[in-house]
Amino acid sequence: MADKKYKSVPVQPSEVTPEHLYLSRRKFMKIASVAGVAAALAACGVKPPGASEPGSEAAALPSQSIDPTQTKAAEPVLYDDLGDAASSFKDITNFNNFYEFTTNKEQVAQLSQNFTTSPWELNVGGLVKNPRTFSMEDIFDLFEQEERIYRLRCVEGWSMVIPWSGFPVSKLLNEVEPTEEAKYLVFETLARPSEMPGLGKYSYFPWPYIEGLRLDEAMNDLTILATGMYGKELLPQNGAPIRLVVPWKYGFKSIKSIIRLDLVSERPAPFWVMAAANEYGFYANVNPEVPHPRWSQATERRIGELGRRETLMFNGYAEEVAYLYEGMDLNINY
Ligand SMILES: Nc1nc2c(c(=O)[nH]1)N[C@H]1C(S)=C(S)[C@@H](COP(=O)(O)O)O[C@H]1N2
Ligand SMILES: [Mo]
Repeated sequence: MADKKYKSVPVQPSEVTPEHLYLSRRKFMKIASVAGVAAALAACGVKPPGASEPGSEAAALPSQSIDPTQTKAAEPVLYDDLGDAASSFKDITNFNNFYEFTTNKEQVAQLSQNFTTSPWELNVGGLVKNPRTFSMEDIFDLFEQEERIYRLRCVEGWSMVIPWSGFPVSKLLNEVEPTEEAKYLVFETLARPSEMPGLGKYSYFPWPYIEGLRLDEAMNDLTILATGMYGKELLPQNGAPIRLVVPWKYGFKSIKSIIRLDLVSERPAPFWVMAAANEYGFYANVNPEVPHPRWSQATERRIGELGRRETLMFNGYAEEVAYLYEGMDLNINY
């Protein structure tokens, strides 16, 4: 039975139900705890293209411009699996989309700084054998936090590389045990008007912010619930205390400050599909070939860089996730 609490939307006949449920294709670097940037760097070991090796031209250059009294230890730099450097902490925490606060990306940090994120509960229910409310303490006790350095590609055409810490959604689902009828997940963001000025200001939007995934997408090992960033607790502007990260989909799927997760049998209608179904689809997989109705998706601006980069199919994660969409026409904006 469907959970009628959420609006649902019909599935297109052209979509094929995949037979690959519960498959995850890749092992990731895991660290025992959120030990911060240094541990992540040591465990990661990915070198950027052109990184200086002992004896290389770069390493041999004299460092005459460095005044030792002025020099702090160089900030460690993290790289993702494709060798892209992590964006700066400053950029990640000062250029945000979080419409519950404001649509101005540079003002989210300021307007969300007093957002109450503790105590916090995540309620998990619907079509599960063991519905449960998790406190954040429960979450840290039950799920080992791992470092994941992921690219985030916003549908607006900009991107970042973000070193998250968190844990696979699959581990949470294994705790609550979805029933046979469960086919989709619905995620819901807290809506607290007293602390979130955007809720009143943009009252034409279909609050609360809702997102959805197919169960097999949620079970993929790339799909995580993040609780930290750069080895620190998440800040409110990034979706504290717990947010979804689905790196092969446009950023709006990565819903912030989650209070509820429901397993349902029918496809839920996400916030952006309810707001503008002609512009945003349920899947929202990053695809450079399929333009947004108002702009191309072929390239993106990496925050902190000049110029633009090519956008990659599935945001560069095709090897890990293409199997989920076998038989689907990827040229349609579902
Ligand atoms: N609840 C909620 N979640 C949200 C949004 C939002 O407005 N509200 N914006 C989304 C969009 S469009 C993007 S690009 C990412 C941005 O995440 P970041 O600010 O941590 O980089 O959050 C997503 N999650
Ligand atoms: Mo976005």
